[in-house]
Amino acid sequence: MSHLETIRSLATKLGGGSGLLTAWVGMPDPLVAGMLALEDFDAITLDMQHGANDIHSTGLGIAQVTLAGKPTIVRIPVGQFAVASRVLDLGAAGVIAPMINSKADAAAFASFMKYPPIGERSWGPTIASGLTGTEGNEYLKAGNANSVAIAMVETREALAALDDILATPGIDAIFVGPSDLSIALSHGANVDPGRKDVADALDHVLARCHAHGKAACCFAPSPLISRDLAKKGYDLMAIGTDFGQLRSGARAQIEAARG
Ligand code: 3PY
Ligand code: MG
Repeated sequence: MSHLETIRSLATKLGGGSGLLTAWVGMPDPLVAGMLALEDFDAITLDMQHGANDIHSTGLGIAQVTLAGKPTIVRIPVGQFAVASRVLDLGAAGVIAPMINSKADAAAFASFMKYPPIGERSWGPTIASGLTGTEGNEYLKAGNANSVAIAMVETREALAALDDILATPGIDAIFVGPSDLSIALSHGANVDPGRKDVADALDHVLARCHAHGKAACCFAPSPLISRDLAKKGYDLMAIGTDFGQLRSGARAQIEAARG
């Protein structure tokens, strides 16, 4: 598979109940992203919101993941839509924007993800051109279709504006953040992504996404729940984080060793 096909594979595979799995990487060493890309994930997500990734580690991570034959998704920090254009220029296949709460938020995000006439992404696919082997007009022609814009729904406002967000030109998918949503739905009383009201919201978002012909994605509350969500038709699930997997692996081995 060429690097262009690798990057494009996110856009072509996502949708229709695709049930893809992504890793979630907050450690800034590209060796971590590259190592997880060799496991049976469909994509690797680099987290710049709550992870330790900056623009430099994200660029190195994208290169490492792409060379391993997997598409990279990047979660940008809240409201920093200019970073979405930058990571696309570095070769990201998709971008997750947190806390998209209104049609205006969705339109602002889309404007940095897509070239005209849909948006106003500025020209400069510095590394993406080399990685994809496409220059100038060839990159421009495929750029919008190959850059998946994923808006996070994780507040009450976002749930209320869901149809407006989904109808925004340039928004390709919704990604539910169940932890923030659990805090919002309980008015700050607790964080519990596995709660029943969050599960109901996940079902609702799935139905609305597919009614709009757009993809439904989420951070799965657990790997077992991820299996159910895939059966229901979710298109992409994140399962666990590199930090969590390292800690749980270490704990399991300490427990086995101590007996
Ligand atoms: C959430 O659950 O709030 C997320 O942002 C997923 O990481
Ligand atoms: Mg969140």
